[in-house]
Order: sequence, then structure tokens, then C-alpha cells
Amino acid sequence: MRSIAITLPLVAVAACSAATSSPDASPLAVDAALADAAPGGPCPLTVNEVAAAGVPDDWFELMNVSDAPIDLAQFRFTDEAADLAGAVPLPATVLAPGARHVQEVSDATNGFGLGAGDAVWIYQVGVATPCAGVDWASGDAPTGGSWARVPDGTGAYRTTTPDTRGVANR
Ligand SMILES: [Ca+2]
Repeated sequence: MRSIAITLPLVAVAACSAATSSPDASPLAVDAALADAAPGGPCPLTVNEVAAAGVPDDWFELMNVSDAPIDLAQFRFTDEAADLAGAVPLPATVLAPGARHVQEVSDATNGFGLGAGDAVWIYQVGVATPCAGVDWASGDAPTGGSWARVPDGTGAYRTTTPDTRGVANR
């Protein structure tokens, strides 16, 4: 998967498709447009998969969709858009192009979990607009399954059962 190099227009397409698949009025389309102005250019990360009913903990899978290594210490995550104070640092792990990181999320460790209908937002440290993110509706990410981009890293989000934690979405 090292040949994948996604630019912002593809992220915007995915955001739009996620928005249209949710019953609520998603802010994703607006946020994707705002990400255009973020320092550093197009977001090198995508939220590739979300397990909102993970066992034992919820988790999401980040993927480096750029053509350069990315230090995750430059980024934070939250389930509340614009809640920069509550955003949680990602580990100081360098992701090679095409590589993925599974981030577990729990009330005990992070102060929040991922709800049945919720969102994950990725912020670059020092940047107030989201770099990447996705939301989902109740039932999109059921127990044993996930809300995942298919094809892996680039496609629209859909319910995938079983989940593909840490490996390519299918
Ligand atoms: Ca996966």
C-alpha cells in the first residue's frame, strides 16, 4: 500500500459521502473545506476505520495516506469537534507511508469513549481546524463490526463485518 498518495480532494469526497450516509446534518463538508487552510497542506492521515462498540475498548484505525513518514505526536484526537482542550495526544509513533495505527479509546484512559452515533476528529497540534475526521450514526459500527473506508484508505465509509483491526479494510 506504499503507492497510495491521497490529496485533499479525495478526503473531501470521502467526507461528503460520509455526510450523505448519515441521517443527521453533518458538519463534515464544512470542516473538510476548512482543512484546506491548515498549515502543512493536505492532511497526511485518514481515519480509516472506527469500532464504536469495540471489545474490550473502542478503537479507530489511522492510516498515513501521504508519501512521507508522519510522526503521530504532531496530532491529537477527540470525539467533540473543536474541543481542542479535551483532545488527546496520539503516541509518538512514526507511521510510514501506507502504514496504520490502531488507537484504543476508553473512558478510563481518555475520558471519553466512542458512542454508537459519534465522531472522531484529528487535529494537528497548534491548528484549530480538523485535519481529518468522520462521523457515524447508530448502527453504522455495530459490535464485531466497524465503519470503514472501502477500498482501504480511499473509499467511502460503510459498515464492515467483521472489523479489520490493524489490517487492510475489505
Ligand atoms: Ca482496517
